[in-house]
Amino acid sequence: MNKTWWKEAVVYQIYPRSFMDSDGDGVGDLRGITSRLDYLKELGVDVIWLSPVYQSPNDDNGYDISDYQAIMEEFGTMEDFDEMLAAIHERGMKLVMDLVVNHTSDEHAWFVESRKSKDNPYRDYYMWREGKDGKEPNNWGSCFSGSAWEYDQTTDMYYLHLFSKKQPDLNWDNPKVRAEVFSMMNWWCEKGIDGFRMDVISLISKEPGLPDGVMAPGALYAGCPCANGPRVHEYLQEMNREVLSRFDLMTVGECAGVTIDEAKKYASLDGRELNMVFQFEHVELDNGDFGKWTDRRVSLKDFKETMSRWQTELAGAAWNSLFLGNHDQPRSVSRFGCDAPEYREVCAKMLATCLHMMQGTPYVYQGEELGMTNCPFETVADLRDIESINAYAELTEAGKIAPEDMMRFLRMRSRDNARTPMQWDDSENAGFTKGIPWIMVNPNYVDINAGQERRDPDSVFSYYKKLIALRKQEKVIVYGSYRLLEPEREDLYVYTRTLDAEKLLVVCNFTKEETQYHIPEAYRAGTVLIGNRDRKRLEGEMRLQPYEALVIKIIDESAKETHE
Ligand code: TEU
Repeated sequence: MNKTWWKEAVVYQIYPRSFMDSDGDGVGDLRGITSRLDYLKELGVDVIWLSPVYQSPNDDNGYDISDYQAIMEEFGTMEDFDEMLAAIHERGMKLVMDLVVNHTSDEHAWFVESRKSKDNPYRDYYMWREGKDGKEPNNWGSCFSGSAWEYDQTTDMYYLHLFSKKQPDLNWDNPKVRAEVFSMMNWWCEKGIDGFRMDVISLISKEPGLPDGVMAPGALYAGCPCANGPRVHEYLQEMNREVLSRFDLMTVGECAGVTIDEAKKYASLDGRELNMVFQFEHVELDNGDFGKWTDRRVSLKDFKETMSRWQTELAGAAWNSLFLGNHDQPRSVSRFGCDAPEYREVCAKMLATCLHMMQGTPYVYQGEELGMTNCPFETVADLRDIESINAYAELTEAGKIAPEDMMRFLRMRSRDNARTPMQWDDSENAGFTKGIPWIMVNPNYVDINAGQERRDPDSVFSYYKKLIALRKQEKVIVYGSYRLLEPEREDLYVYTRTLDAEKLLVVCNFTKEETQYHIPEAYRAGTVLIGNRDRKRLEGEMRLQPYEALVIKIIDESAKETHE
């Protein structure tokens, strides 16, 4: 099999605004990151994915870029960036930057020019269209509520923005746009970065004619049918020729709406496009009539089916990324498990075991290694995320969801749950800032923080260290084939990994109830590789504790001859 560093790596995502503030302005920054690199080295991660740090008015917290080759003032200077990059490399780690090129900020020089006149040289850098019957050019809705079109009086036309109106979509059909993006990417690669996470890269090629989308019953707008557009693979293959193939990079595409067949193209093993993709099926299983704004819980059977399909159908054709949380998702222990004090730690360890024993590159989102939880936001005034604030306004004002229900949904699903400050210790503001934090600190920082967990051998942090170390020592975790067992059970997630004679049995109890499990005969003589309960020996008929996770390893001598 084709062994490569990014297949064997564990990636840690930093949301810089909330990671560590070094200058007391209440906002995280690059020098703050540099001051915490030894923590990441101790955790054992190999790659850091850094959410955007470029110049931005922060309408969407840096995902609205006004200058791709300058550092956001709140985050520091380019010298601070260079020092951080050198410090990351000195520790044997790598840095993957967040590439946001489906859109820019409306304050980017290209857009400032583009909106000046219909014949401006930059006009076609963006998607401008005439209105239709006095309305928007089509029925597409923005991901951040409202129409995906903004009327611009200067030229009496509309521009497309799949996200906020301050995030105008770039026109990727324009070869000048592609050339500008590739030139910028080469500039960052020549500075020595080690890869890119590509923001909504599956949306860059729009259907010619921008046809209306399908309106769901009761919806105010149609979803935008832009995922996996007609020329997206052509553009990524061009990007690969012009940039990616020239350096030893790790590339992961954030591919909203990606299917397995499409993923086989984006992340094909022939390396013509990207190394891997983020798919979102497993984090949309609990969506309802108003998308994520619901209190529905994902069913374990659906979760197992989805994860297993991606494990088995990509195997040998493309490479998986593995995540349960990121800066856009609620905290994984709250969403997929239980964050009540009596279960939080064992549950966080179980979820980590379930994910990290799969095939693919695992991503740890900042604070996930501590078992950080969702935040008890009281009112919408506690929120900072444009998606959450706009959804609250749109859905409550339209009478679609009652305010108190929407606050409950926000406490469960708002992106701000993942954006409260990293909890470093039990000092004021969790050691994140000496100033006033830009967003509230989760009050439970006094009990959940890195300082305490680094000293506790039984903490979630210490468990993640063991998990990550295991991936380095056990090649079966990286390269073994995956097979789901017990598909019908709604309490247990059981699967095996096999690499020649080495076999793992992974057993995870996703409930707060004790349950029985009949261990397959072959594994009863195995060794416990890792577990979140103090289990010394294996019995055939096992009583699993609430949220118990267990990984058993055997060497199957008979398999040595017959490769599975
Ligand atoms: O996210 C893409 C996206 O669709 C998000 O809106 C996310 O899937 C959704 O919020 C989940 O409910 C990327 C970035 O990760 C996100 O932070 C940006 O806001 C967005 O693109 C626009 O750049």
